[in-house]
This record gives sequence, structure tokens and C-alpha cells, in this order.
Amino acid sequence: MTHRAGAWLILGALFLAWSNPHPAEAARHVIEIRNMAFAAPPAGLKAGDTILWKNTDMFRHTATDRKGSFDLDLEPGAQGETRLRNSGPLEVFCRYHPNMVLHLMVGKVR
Ligand SMILES: [Cu+2]
Repeated sequence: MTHRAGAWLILGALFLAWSNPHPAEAARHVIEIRNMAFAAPPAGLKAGDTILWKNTDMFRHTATDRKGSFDLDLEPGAQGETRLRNSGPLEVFCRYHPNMVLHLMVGKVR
């Protein structure tokens, strides 16, 4: 390949990168766990978004998807992130305190 052809390839790649509309950014939501409960579910959850789970309680909790797509074990003060892979209803509970339950509704991809 000549230098000239290489330069055109680079220009072409730059043009494609510039002209392609950016795919919608995935949003990041925060759900706090404290006082032995999950905070209210955020509005506007979409598949592809992430949730940052913050355990600000004095007890250890998990954020566990009933269908098994994630299972975060959070010491007091710990936080962890999960991604919402699919749209539809999601039931999250704590393995240590099964009465702690959070129902999320995840919309289709942006
Ligand atoms: Cu718990």
C-alpha cells in the first residue's frame, strides 16, 4: 500500500467516525440500599443502562436478580454496578433479607 492510499484510508475512517450519529448513550442510574430497603426504582430505565447499587446501610445486602442475570454482594458502604441487559420486568431481592424486594420495569433500547 502506498502512503497516499494509507492517507485516504485514514481520512475515510475519520469521515465515517465523524458522520455516523452517535448511538444513544446508555444512562447510569443509582439505587441506594439503606434502612433494610431498596430505594424507589428510578424512572426511565432502558435496556443497556447501568445501575449503580450503593449500600449505605449498616448491614450487608445483596442486589440479586430473581432471574439470575446479576447477583451483587455488598458489604456496608460498598457499591457495585450492573447492566440491564433485557427489557421487561425485573425483580431484585436481597439474599440475606428475602423480604427486601424491588420491582423494576426496563424499557426497550433507546
Ligand atoms: Cu439485605
